[in-house]
Parts: sequence; C-alpha cells; structure tokens
Amino acid sequence: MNKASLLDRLDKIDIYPVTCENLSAGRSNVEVLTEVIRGGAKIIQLREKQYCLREFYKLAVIFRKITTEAGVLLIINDHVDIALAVQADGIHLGQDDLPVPMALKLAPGLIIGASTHNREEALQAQKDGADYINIGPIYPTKTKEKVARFLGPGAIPAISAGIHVPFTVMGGINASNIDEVAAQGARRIAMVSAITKAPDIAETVRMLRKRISGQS
Ligand code: 3NM
Repeated sequence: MNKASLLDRLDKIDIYPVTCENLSAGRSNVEVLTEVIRGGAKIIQLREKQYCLREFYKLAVIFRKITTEAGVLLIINDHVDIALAVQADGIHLGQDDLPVPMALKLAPGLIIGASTHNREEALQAQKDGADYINIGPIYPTKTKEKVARFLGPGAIPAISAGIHVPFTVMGGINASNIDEVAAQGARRIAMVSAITKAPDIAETVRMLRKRISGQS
C-alpha cells in the first residue's frame, strides 16, 4: 500500500489500542488483538518491552497476518527492522529510539509516529517529518516505567496548536476521563491498560469509539 493511502487511513483512526501482555489479565497479545478488531479499532500498535527480538518478530508476523485480513493498520513500537521485515504499516518511536529522519530514510513508505512530552518535542518531531505525533502522558500512568511528568488535559490545545499532522494523546486515559480529553480537542486516543485490562475488550473498544465519535 502506498504511503498516501496509509496516511489517509491514519487520519480516520479514533481509538488507538497499544498492547502490553503483562497488563492483559492473562490473555495473550493475539487474543487482545482479536478482541480490539472485533470492537472496531482501525489501528493497533504492537508494543512489548519484555520480549527478545526473535519473539517480538514472530509475534509481529502473526499480527501482520491478522491485521491485513481485518484491514487494520499495524504500527510496530521501536523496531524499524521488524516493521520492515513484516511489512507493517508504520513505526512508533520514543525520544530514546532511532531519530525520526533516520527512520524515514530507512522506511520511506511507512507511517512514522513519535512520542512527545512537551511543545518543543512536538514541534521538533513535526519538523523532523513525523507523520503523527503522540502527546503524553496526559494523566498519571503506571504502564510506563520511565514516564515524564503528566501534562493534564488542559495542555492538549497548547501543545497541539502548532501541529498540522495528526496527533494522538496517551497516558492514563480511560472511560472516566475520555470525555475530558475529547473536550480539549483530542480525536485520536491511544490507550494500553483501559483496553488490555478490560473484562470485555471488544465491548470496551466499541464504547470508547462511540464516545469519541459523539464529540465531532
Ligand atoms: N507512552 P496507559 S504514556 C507507552 O506519554 C506510553 O509517551 C506514554 O498506558 C507517553 O494507557 C504510555 O495504560 C503508557 O496509561 C500508556
């Protein structure tokens, strides 16, 4: 698929589930993937910090097969080589990962996303050519070990003001605060634990998607 059509699909996402097997109530990442697809998510990020590269690669192969069949975008966290190897749709990079311009050079046909934690990082990632940026953490989160100070939902308009690429928000977002985040202009919301820990993942994704679409 060419990059323009990938970006077109990225533009239309709403809930952006991100995996974490440790926080999935005993379910595998593949089970979580199947459920988020059933719930109607249009994108998923495979993020698994505890796996060795070989295991991560094997899982990415399975994710690619399932997401292709379902017409869901697959974004790989951190690993440009694995994203290319499995023909994923994109890569998500943190501030400590490969710089965005280098990822764009290695993978020009893929969506490149970047984590940012303040206005400077957001503007820099955009300048570097990121196809989307994530702004976070919005609320305190226990999911990430090394996490920056939380921003609060009020920071969303200020940080996103100069951003012309799509932006996602992340960090501690769940059913009880998603309306607050949406009220600040966020339309693409990335979540780990509110989805992976949910007793009924598909129903939770369905409900969260409705809450976002109700805002526009
Ligand atoms: N990145 P939960 S916050 C992986 O702000 C990650 O860059 C963040 O998990 C950032 O939805 C975060 O369970 C963890 O709070 C998000």
